[in-house]
Amino acid sequence: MLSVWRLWVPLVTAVLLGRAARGGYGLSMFAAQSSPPDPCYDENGTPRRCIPDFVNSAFGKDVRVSSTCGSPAARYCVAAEKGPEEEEEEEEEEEEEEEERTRECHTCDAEDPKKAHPPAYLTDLNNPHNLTCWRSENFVQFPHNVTLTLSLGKKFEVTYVSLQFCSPRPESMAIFKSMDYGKSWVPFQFYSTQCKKMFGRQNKASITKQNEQEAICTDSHTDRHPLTGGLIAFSTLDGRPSAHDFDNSPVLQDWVTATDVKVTFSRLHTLGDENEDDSELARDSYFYAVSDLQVGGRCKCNGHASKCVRDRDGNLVCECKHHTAGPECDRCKPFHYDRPWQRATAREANDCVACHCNLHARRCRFNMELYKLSGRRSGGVCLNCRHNTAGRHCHYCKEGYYRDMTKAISHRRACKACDCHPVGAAGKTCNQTTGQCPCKDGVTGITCNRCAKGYQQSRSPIAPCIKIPVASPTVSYSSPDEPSDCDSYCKTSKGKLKITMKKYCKKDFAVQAHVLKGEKAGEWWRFTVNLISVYKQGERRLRRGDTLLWVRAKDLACRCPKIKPGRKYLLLGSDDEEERAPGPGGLVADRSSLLIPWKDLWGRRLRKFQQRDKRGKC
Ligand SMILES: *[C@@H]1O[C@H](CO)[C@@H](O)[C@H](O)[C@H]1NC(C)=O
Ligand SMILES: *[C@@H]1O[C@H](CO)[C@@H](O)[C@H](O)[C@H]1NC(C)=O
Ligand SMILES: *[C@@H]1O[C@H](CO)[C@@H](O)[C@H](O)[C@H]1NC(C)=O
Ligand SMILES: [Ca+2]
Repeated sequence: MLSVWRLWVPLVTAVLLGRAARGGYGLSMFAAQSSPPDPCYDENGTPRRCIPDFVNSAFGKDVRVSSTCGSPAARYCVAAEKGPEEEEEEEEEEEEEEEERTRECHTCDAEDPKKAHPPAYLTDLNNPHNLTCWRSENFVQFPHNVTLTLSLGKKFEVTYVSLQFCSPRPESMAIFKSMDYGKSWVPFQFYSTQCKKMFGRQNKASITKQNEQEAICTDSHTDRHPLTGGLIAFSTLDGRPSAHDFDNSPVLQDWVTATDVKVTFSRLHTLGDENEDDSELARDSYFYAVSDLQVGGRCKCNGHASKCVRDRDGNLVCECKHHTAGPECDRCKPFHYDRPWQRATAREANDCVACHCNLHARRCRFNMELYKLSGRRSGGVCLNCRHNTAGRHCHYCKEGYYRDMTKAISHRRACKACDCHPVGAAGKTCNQTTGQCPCKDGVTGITCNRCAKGYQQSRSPIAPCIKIPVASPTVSYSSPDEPSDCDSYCKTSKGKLKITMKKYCKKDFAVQAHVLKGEKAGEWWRFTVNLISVYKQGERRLRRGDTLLWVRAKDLACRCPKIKPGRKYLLLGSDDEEERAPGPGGLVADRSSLLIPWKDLWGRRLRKFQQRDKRGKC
């Protein structure tokens, strides 16, 4: 009989392997000469699905077992059902004790390597000519529970779980899987001659599209001969309707995923030795023995890796390609969020795509709305655009900068500062393409740094460039209520152009003013003036800067005072004039005011007057 099941293993394994290997990539015959081509990319460098090799993921791994014979040493007996070849071998074998002709007995001793049957024998190299078997303790009473637990170390896509027995196959057993490293378990498959009684399930229930993730119970494992030995192999996809379309079945992709596998033996096959569950069994004949536990499958990498490797901490992880990351290549790696992560299929590699940020950003995020709007092409949004760029793809210049068209948008200096002149420009934002700053009236230049033709510089920040007067503006100061005799109307005519301490003391304020422009407002003229220096404050707190100067039209018509826009003047006036101004704020000049064209040498003299005034000399 042994010879029969020796054939079984390679046969079943080959069938299962063959099925699992379909849809994967065959090894290229002429590959691996210098550097083997990356199976995750085709010869043009285009990404394509790649999957790790099909392996027995249980091989060499530790199995936790709830019962092992040999501590203390104990006898076990097996039924001697042998073919002629084995009989010869048996003659040489040392027997512990002479028994009836149908049984042969041995000692299990954990202390003696030659007689031990440790769990390591479940996953060692399976040599059909020297089977190494794990054995449980003997059972004399029900229940006969033994659990084998195997941790795969990471997610695998399991195609089959197989057990090769050295004892009769159990009457009832179950295979479970965990997807969370043993925290929770779900059944994969039940085996029992009494499915209802043992597991509360119908025998050989049919699987439909609605319950593809359900474990079924079957009694078919006991149909076959031999009774001792034999194989129980569970194929995870067998009989499940979506198996032929595995790529498009998230349910089955989930179903085959496992981090751990657990096998529980619940009832021995007692070969009719007992009638009741609790009847006593022969002391030395009932145990479980398994020579090989296999978990056939592939390291789960979602089609984005062709192999699994150990990371720095010794954990098994996928060697992710296609810009994916994570232990199972189950997400996109940083900055590759232009479309959502997806598993690779035979038709589509579904590689992750980098965000388009023109080399100006290192981070981005995915936006589903934009992705949908783009017809499911691009959903990446760049974060923290650098080099003065802005926008979803860092594809234009931020405010205050403009495109330097001589450089590509991906260039570090693609955006130049507007550098708008703080006085000449009306704002800080220039035209994105030309770099032209918005200039105030009369100002020109790309940064608004000079006066236009026909304008001259003033010291006013409001009107930095003023029109150069074309003709003497006094001509236009004519007024309907112009006094008939200007000479008598104008108070001071003599010594007008002299400036003395006496005059300084008599007036309330003394300023140097630049007259910028003037316009008629009824009976008044309103001048915009820039106060360059304030020597005497008066009641109000005069400040340097722009203000208004009001002058009666009839005063101007008599040329007292005499004003030309664009000129600088020394103005000495009285506070009480202010009340007469038609508008709020500003100064008033009238026929009694002193308004004299400015001479630079006055600066020092006025400072002197100012000092004396402070010392109470007025
Ligand atoms: C059989 O396997 C056991 C355990 O690995 C080993 O000790 C023994 O030498 C092997 N025997 C033969 C004949 O290979
Ligand atoms: C043995 O296994 C059965 C079926 O899995 C379970 O119902 C029972 O509780 C177990 N008994 C013990 C003692 O573990
Ligand atoms: C920028 O300048 C160009 C060329 O003069 C002009 O066509 C465009 O309208 C300007 N853009 C803005 C926002 O002013
Ligand atoms: Ca073995």
